[in-house]
Amino acid sequence: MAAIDKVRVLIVGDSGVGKTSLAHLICYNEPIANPYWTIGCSVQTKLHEYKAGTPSEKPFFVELWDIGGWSAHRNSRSIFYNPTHGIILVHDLTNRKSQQNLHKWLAEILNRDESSAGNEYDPEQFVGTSIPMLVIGTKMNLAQAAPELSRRRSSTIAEECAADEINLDCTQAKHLAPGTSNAVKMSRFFDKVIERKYYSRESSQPSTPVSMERRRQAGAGHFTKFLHMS
Ligand SMILES: Nc1nc2c(ncn2[C@@H]2O[C@H](COP(=O)(O)OP(=O)(O)OP(=O)(O)O)[C@@H](O)[C@H]2O)c(=O)[nH]1
Ligand SMILES: [Mg+2]
Repeated sequence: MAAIDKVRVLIVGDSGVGKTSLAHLICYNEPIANPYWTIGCSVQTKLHEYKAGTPSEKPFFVELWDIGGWSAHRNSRSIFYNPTHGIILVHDLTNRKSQQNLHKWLAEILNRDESSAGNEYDPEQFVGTSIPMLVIGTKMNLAQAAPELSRRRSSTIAEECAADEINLDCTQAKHLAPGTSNAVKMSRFFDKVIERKYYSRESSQPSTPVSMERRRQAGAGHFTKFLHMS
């Protein structure tokens, strides 16, 4: 039997936003009872049917690299960022700061090479990038119970890269149940990651610089730069 190809998807965001809870829900279709703080990185794998239900259907392993969000480990976690085929940016809907910090997470991933300066967000440094991205807001149940804590508009970073966005409660299996719009978006995202790595001309050629405005107009739902595909 032929080996099953795989892709690596990073799950990043501030400590406590629910990355481990999300990864568990994606892989096991049920919530995790008591997640521990992630020290370093934890890897879980999901078997995903690429283009399910079509003649191109094919199984792939999606490795979810759940990166611990504790800031004290910032300097050492770049070892987990190469290669990166997709990025899930996670924020807590009751914590606006965690949403703003997604820019820093993206900068940290994309600037991991030594030549880059600092990890402050600068949209222009992401020009020409093409790694598929998905933005996930967690703790929707808590946000609905305390609307004053939740954000009033959709996530800026998702708008900026025209990425899909999902808001959910990681403690409820039904929020990612097969057939729901959330599950469809998630599946579409994994398809995009696989497409980018295995079926796109971009995967074998350096990305061509394009302006952020053109990317927005084209609705390109992904980002990449400095990242090597393998
Ligand atoms: N109510 C509610 N609680 C959640 C949700 N997602 C996560 N939690 C809780 O939030 C806490 C932190 O969740 P984790 O999944 O460990 O967070 P993390 O992002 O992996 O944190 P680090 O490993 O420190 O980076 C746990 O008590 C979870 O049960 C959610 O959608 N709703
Ligand atoms: Mg964790």
